[in-house]
Amino acid sequence: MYQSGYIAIVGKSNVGKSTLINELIGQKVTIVSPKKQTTRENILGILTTEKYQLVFVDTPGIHKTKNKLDKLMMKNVRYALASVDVVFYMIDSSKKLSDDEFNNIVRLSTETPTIVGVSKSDLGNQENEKNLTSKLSEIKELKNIISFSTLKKHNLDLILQNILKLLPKTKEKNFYFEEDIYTDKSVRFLVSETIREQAFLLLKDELPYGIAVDIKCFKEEKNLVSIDVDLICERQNHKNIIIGKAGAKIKEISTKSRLNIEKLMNKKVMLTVWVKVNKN
Ligand SMILES: Nc1nc2c(ncn2[C@@H]2O[C@H](COP(=O)(O)OP(=O)(O)OP(=O)(O)O)[C@@H](O)[C@H]2O)c(=O)[nH]1
Ligand SMILES: [Mg+2]
Repeated sequence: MYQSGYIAIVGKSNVGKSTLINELIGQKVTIVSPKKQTTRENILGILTTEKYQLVFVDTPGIHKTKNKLDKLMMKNVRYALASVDVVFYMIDSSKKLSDDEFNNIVRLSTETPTIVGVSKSDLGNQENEKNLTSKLSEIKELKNIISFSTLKKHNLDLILQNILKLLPKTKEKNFYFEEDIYTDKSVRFLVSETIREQAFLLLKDELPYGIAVDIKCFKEEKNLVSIDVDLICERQNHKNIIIGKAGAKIKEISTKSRLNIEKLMNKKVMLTVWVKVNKN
């Protein structure tokens, strides 16, 4: 017997959604950073074994919308929720649960089979975790509440087992994707996300999250890939920060990005990054 299905990984920003997906897939399909709103659009991470195929949908963190980008990100979340077999709703074991979020989980769990994952159990906030769990157990529709840590690889198997319990078994292998495919995104997308990730990680709190990467040229040869990109920010002073003293920052971003892209593509990479200002 075979199983397959779509699972939306949703929850507030920074709870560790993308980290969990990368760990479950065993491949880096989606970028991770300590900044909020790292993930901007839905990204599939596909886990295929002999017996099952689980298609995880990574989604942007749920937050109040302030601008166009925020609205677009929340549209992505709603879209994911409307079309999946299982919702895996994540909350951070060290954070409080607001009434809004509680009600949101109640609503979701009445619409789609929902599991709550209480993440980052390695942080050791037992007291808070107990409160979260007891509050959540009031929701009778919830399929389960699982405390786990991606960092310590704790209870990840339990997550998979619980998801599989909610998917029908079939005699035929109704997999959605070829067995060697692990994401729906192109190499170009993964490359631009890798550069955005390094910019997030290396600029820390010096820069708001309004940066984008635009690939200008992508030339793949047998042993070498040449890539030219624009790293776009919103203001001239942001550009100065990104470039850094005597170009040190942008050099670091480029070098670290290049090394990661080489790993991703298994080829030598020549990467040129230009910093541009675009208010929109
Ligand atoms: N201590 C601890 N930290 C974790 C764990 N999982 C993820 N993190 C950290 O939490 C931060 C946010 O992780 P992400 O995976 O980017 O979170 P996200 O939910 O995808 O965030 P958005 O894309 O902004 O919605 C990163 O600094 C991770 O390293 C965990 O199990 N334990
Ligand atoms: Mg993310």
